Amino acid sequence: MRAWTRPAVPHAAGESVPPRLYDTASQQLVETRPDDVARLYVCGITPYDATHLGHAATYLAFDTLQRVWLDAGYRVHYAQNVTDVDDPLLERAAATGVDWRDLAAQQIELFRHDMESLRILPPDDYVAVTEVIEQVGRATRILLDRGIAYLVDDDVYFDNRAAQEAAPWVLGDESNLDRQTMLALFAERGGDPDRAGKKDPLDPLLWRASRDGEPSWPSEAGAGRPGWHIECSVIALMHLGRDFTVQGGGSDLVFPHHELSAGHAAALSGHPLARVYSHAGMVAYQGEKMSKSLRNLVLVSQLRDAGADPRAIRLALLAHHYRSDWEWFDDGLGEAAQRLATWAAVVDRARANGVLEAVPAPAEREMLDRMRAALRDDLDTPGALRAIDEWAAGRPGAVSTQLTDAIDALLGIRL
Ligand code: 5CA
Ligand code: ZN
Repeated sequence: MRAWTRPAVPHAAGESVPPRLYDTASQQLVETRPDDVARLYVCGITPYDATHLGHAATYLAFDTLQRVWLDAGYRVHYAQNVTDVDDPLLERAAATGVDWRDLAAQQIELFRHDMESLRILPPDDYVAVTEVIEQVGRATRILLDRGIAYLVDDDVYFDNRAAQEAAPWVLGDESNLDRQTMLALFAERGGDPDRAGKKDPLDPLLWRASRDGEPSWPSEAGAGRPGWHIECSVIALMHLGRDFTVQGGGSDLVFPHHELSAGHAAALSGHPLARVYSHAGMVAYQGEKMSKSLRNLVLVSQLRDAGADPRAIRLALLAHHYRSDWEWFDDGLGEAAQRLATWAAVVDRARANGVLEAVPAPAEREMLDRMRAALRDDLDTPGALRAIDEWAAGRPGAVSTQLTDAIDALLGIRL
């Protein structure tokens, strides 16, 4: 599927190193030192109620990761899915009397527009589930044939216990959760622990047999449609291969989604899904997690329509560390606009005075070093913004293009 237009990423002078990133599985900071190409998968949207600031913050976190890799001289191969057929989308389409395909298409288009306006780097492979139905059916068939999946009526379930014996994967190793917590989260996030006939309440659905009034496709697993987790395993394996550099998403995906998509991929390939599991914190609004079900959403498109500069939206999100849970307050945008204006005034003044230099002055070089050091330290964007604030507060008379290029390359803000 078409992604969106790639923003220019200037080359920033000087050298950087790959970042250290917090790994949810090992619960520590790890070096993300790719072989040569950094391979990244980030779970994409389920296309309804897009794009709220929680979505935007999560994609911006992994945008920053890519920019730091690029700055360190790596190439990046980035894949992202779109969950364009799943229960919540079908329910919303039914409730609003819209065809689910139209709802998905309209929301994906809005998402593209939002990502483009925020200058978020697009995936190289942007893949909708409806584009890989055949491959998911085949993967399900393979797991059935290997005895790692079983039927309940005509629905196909993943056998967690059999997978643990056959593959380099242990339930709970990615998420570090106890079984009680896993059971609660599984029920809350799309799982069906009480379905009669399952071997283990935590076994997830791989393939849902066709039902009246639901979309379905013929496949090697019978007529039906994919379960949720398997889509990401199949798309990631197809485009990135096994054992890729980073699997990313918001922290609401740690369990069951990333745990079980890692299990499916390990059972299919015989190798771990990814080296690092990275998760962005949850953005709240009005005291609760911003979520489709609570309907407490602030949409990127609403802010844009109200006249916000997309660079200010970007800065308002970058002001929070990606891993923390934080709450959006409406004045966050005003503060970001103020910060942007302060920075832009320094550059505009230098430009007007004809002192936009090629080579950075010592204070600029120091700021650049601080900015890079912050970003390589688990993507500390608040630290990077502080470094720029302090430099701007010194009211420098001259500004180098290397500096404005570096701010653009690393933070996606063109001054
Ligand atoms: N389609 C699945 C992933 S395969 C899905 O979770 N879609 S989503 O539309 O619900 O979320 C898209 C991305 O935004 C996911 O990475 C999710 O973790 C993240 N996300 C959702 N809500 C928030 C929030 N309030 N704060 C931060 N990130 C969020
Ligand atoms: Zn996913």
